[in-house]
Amino acid sequence: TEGKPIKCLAAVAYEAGKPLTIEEIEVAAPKAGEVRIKIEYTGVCHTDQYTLSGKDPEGDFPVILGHEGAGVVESVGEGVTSVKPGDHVIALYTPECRECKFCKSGKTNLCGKIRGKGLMPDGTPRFKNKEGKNLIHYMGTSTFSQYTVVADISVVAIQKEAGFDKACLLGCGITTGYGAAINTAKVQEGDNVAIFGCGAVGLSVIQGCVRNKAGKIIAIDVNPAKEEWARKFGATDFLNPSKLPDEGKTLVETIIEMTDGGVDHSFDCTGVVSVMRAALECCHKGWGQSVIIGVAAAGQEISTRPFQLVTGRKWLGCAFGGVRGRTEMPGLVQDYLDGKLKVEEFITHTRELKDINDAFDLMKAGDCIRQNKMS
Ligand code: NAD
Ligand code: AHE
Ligand code: ZN
Repeated sequence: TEGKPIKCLAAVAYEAGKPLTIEEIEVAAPKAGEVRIKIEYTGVCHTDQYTLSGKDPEGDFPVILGHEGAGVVESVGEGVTSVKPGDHVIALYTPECRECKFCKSGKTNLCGKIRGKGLMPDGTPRFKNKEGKNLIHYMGTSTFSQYTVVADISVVAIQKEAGFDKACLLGCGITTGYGAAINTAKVQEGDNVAIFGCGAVGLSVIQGCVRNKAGKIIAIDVNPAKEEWARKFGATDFLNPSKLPDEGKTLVETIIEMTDGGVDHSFDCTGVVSVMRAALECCHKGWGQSVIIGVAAAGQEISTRPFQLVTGRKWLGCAFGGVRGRTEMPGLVQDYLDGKLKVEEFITHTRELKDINDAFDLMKAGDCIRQNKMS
């Protein structure tokens, strides 16, 4: 049966740096291999703000942003067998096709199929505004809309008990940090770690480190209000770079001293390149490794003395915590349902889609970790 277009509300980004426009749009029926989802809740990630700011070299407009969403499958296009109408799902900005070179390598979660073009795999968008103008997709998900269309490789069915308001947060921030500690760094019992930036991503790195029984878990943030948050998630120490215990020492020297030569693993969860350098340089000589998670603005580059690597430190990075969404997400949802993974604790603000512009101001406020929007 041929599906029909649906009219619904969406938050459209027409221009970089401008507020989103909440308006009625038309969402076309899913074509072959596609899935139309009624988004119930979406989180707002720092990366949405980054693209809206105009600093994302791949950013394009007009676009429907959002990549941390959960909802119900409304309809599916021809040939879709992995999900069916009524399924509760999370949209995956890192797809998993299981057929490409990347998926088949077993070495990475970065699927090669759908990448940043803002269009569906057939090269066309499914969104139009009232004037009939095409609106492009974002990260293959576009969750700032009451309905969205995604490729079937960009969606995973999850346990119905999870609740959309919580499940949406597994679509990016929580999974990213938790996975970076467990899959990418492979933190081991007793390892000392440093986490730079205590937003949803950094706090989730802390959760992964706690789960793997790390030793010292040093959290770093310029916002002093984050100390309480970091400790609540299991950090053993907190440093504010502008108020170090010994003012004669740099942040890197302070961390090296606290850990008898440096940490085994560090994580950048800020996107600030000077922080990435400090994160590398506070690693232990010979084996310490630093994982870059933060997304830096166009034109920004990382630097350090090559000697840092010659003497055995490693620089790594990951997207979506190295998680293969279709294969691993139900396990993460189960960890949440079993009380092993904190999710609810992240939700500090809940709003309706129409108030989504507040989101970008709230993000800068220290008391906001994650906010979710009802569609
Ligand atoms: P957030 O804005 O909620 O948190 C960032 C935190 O970093 C804040 O607490 C802020 O006070 C702190 N901070 C900023 N500058 C700092 C500095 N100089 N030193 C120490 N702390 C500093 O953001 P988030 O949603 O948690 O995302 C964190 C970063 O990760 C962003 O850059 C985001 O784009 C990126 N990200 C990457 C992936 C990925 O797959 N690689 C996924 C999600 C988010
Ligand atoms: N477009 C940006 C890159 C942004 C980026 O690195 N995105 C991460 C996810 S952030 C989620 O909050 C990602 O998935 N990267 C892998 C990929 O293939 O995009 C730029 O700088 O060009
Ligand atoms: Zn994100």
